[in-house]
Amino acid sequence: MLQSAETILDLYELDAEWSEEQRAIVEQVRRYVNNEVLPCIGEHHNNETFPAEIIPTLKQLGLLEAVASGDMDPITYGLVMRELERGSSALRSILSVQGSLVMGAVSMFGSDEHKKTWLPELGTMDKWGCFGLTEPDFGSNPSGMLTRAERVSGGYKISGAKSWITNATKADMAVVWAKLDGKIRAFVVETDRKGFETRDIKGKWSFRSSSTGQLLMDNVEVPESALMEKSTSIGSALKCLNQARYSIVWGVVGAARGCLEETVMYLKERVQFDGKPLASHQLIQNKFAWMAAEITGMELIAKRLGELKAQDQVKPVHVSLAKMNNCRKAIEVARTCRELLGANGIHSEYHVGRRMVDLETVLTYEGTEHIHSLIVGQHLTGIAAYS
Ligand code: TGC
Ligand code: FAD
Repeated sequence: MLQSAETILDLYELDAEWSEEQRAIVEQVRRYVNNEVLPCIGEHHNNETFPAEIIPTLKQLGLLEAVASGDMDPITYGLVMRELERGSSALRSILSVQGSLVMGAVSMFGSDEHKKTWLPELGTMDKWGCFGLTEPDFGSNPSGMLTRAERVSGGYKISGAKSWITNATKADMAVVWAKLDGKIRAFVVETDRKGFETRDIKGKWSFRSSSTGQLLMDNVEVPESALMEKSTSIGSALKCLNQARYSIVWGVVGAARGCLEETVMYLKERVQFDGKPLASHQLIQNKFAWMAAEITGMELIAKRLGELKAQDQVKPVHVSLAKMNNCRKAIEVARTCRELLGANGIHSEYHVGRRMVDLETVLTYEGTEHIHSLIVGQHLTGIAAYS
């Protein structure tokens, strides 16, 4: 049986549609989040430290291996992302980066040798990867990137800088996007190569428990085999983003559900005015109802996207609409819950404030809200309005 708070939030009885197997995975991940993630993640957030102690069980859950082997359908995968992000957006991001971006790039564009060398240990999380697309001066517009690869005897030399890279300083390998003969291509680069330096970005007030950094490459020599031959343009990088954006669409449903769950419980206990719990006031219930409606809408969008994915019918505009909508709605839910917790809403004893500030990152990365609205706008009007 799913827990009661979960049932209250499932107003449209979507859980009834999930198979026994899907429910079992949801329960397993939910238990992991409740028992291992929620008890320690606030402290890591406060201390700006990576939650290393929650990784062994994450490994044991074998989620990435299940995805890589094709054993996990899109809806089950989405439900797992929802449960993980109920714990922490930064935790869900670990799987999005390692699974969708890095393993996704290697699977789609890598050689048999890349797959053999990297996929097994990335899948078990015994090795870490990172995805280097964004640059200090090219975030929303990665096509303008300055990182260059040039041919040299026996391989290539890569120079450039990547910024805001998740797991940059933890990674054993990086998928580096660079221009070769003017075209954007992907390279598999081991992070211990000469001229390859990584630096942490400290001082973030969002995603504080996530490791974020820079990749600095000064004439890094790689062999010919480092080039992912099947990567041909920025379109290849954008293909990797589709799956990671799908993770976000489901993940933020979990963050919003977590916020509402915690807030309903709190306001049923918290008494003000005439000995009545705050949850009995009309203004409060109005906000609860609005949030429940938004969360239901977000989950329906995520579910429909999953169905399209299962039928191999997903278009980039579907993903953009869902990423734009769900991130905005999740952050509005989190901000409303923060307000409803009063002063406790800004204290780390409760998870709402942390979820809210982490959602600021999720709104920005993998394409900002503006960028996704421009993709939807282009679909509606036929006019590309980026520049
Ligand atoms: P544009 O001319 O529009 O497109 C170039 C080619 O790519 C095709 N395409 C796609 N293909 C697959 N999937 C998609 N989502 C695609 N979007 C576009 C397109 O059809 C075209 O193909 P062809 O054959 O005609 O050449 O390219 P553009 O350079 O004008 O860029 C458009 C824009 C602005 C939408 C794109 O640059 C963009 O999405 N910008 C946002 C950048 C972004 O999302 N960066 C993410 C970095 S990674 C990250 O944030 C990880 S966070 C960690 C975590 O996930 O947890
Ligand atoms: P900018 O592009 O400078 O945008 C600034 C503002 O201008 C935004 O509001 C944006 O919407 C708006 N804007 C931009 N262009 C337009 C336009 N044409 N019209 C209207 N408004 C516009 N990247 C990676 O490659 N790998 C990673 O692993 C990774 N992890 C990340 C982890 C974290 C914690 C964060 C915060 C970011 C990460 N990123 C990563 C980078 C992320 O993808 C970029 O931050 C994002 O794409 C936005 O780029 P930017 O920050 O340069 O913003």
